[in-house]
Amino acid sequence: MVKSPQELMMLSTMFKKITRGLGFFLLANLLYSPAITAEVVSARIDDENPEATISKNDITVDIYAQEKTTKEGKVVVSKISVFERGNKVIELEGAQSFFPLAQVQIAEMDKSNKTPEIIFESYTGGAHCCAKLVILTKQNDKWRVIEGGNFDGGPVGVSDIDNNGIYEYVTIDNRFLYTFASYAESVAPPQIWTVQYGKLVNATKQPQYRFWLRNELNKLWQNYKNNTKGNNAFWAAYVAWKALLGEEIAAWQMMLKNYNINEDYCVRYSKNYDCLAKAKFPQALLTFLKENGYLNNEAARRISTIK
Ligand SMILES: [Ca+2]
Ligand SMILES: [Ca+2]
Repeated sequence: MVKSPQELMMLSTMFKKITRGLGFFLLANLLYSPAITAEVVSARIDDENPEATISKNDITVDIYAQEKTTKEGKVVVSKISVFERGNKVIELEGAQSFFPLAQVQIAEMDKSNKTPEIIFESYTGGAHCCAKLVILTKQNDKWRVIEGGNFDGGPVGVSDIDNNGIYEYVTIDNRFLYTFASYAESVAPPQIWTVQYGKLVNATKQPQYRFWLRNELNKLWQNYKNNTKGNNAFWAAYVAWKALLGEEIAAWQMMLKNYNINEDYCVRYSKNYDCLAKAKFPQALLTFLKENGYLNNEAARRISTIK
């Protein structure tokens, strides 16, 4: 619950240092279950391999790092060039960084068109951490750019978590980071992003992913089996995760028996990020889950009556 600009700057610096390791760790351990894959082709660039080329069907993508001089000195920009039957159709610039780290993939994410999608992730590595995600999709004969935003950690790539031959982009809900614990101690539920008719859609609640969500939740339990009592960050993720499965009532009851009563959380801020109101964990969690779309009004009302 630390939100002042100074604190955010400090955290951002810390973020940079640990993101690569921890971001990968979180995703690798909690979320990433390699599925029996349909075809996906991938290439990654870094310090040692600053360029690569991949092809699938009629599409070829070059990925490369280009040096650029800015006010801050020399930086590296990751770029891709996309060719369809040998003709360049689009060129795109990714994140700017002090070292190259980017990945591009060609995979089927959206069955509504005849071409596969192109997934481009570039690691920012600077004051703004994370993997910047961009997806290219061909709609009505034109390649369109879908801005996916920035996600914690480095490039993770797409996976086909329900084994239907259509790829998903799986990340963690970054809003949980820093909210109920420090970054390192934060626990976050997954977010499943799909492309449907050319639009990026948060599909985490869609029924075809329930099986996978349950499996991943079991892994979370395994990871935290000796560290659930009084661990509010864990209980925040657990209740949210169960809400994705429509099982928030049982989760809430369990949380009430196990949360750390001694910690207070800020639930209201001034424009300058001063805390205007604090609350105990259940109230803070209820507010947070409602604000972030995990609980609708009816679910929140039912939960608030549980003693
Ligand atoms: Ca497609
Ligand atoms: Ca799938």
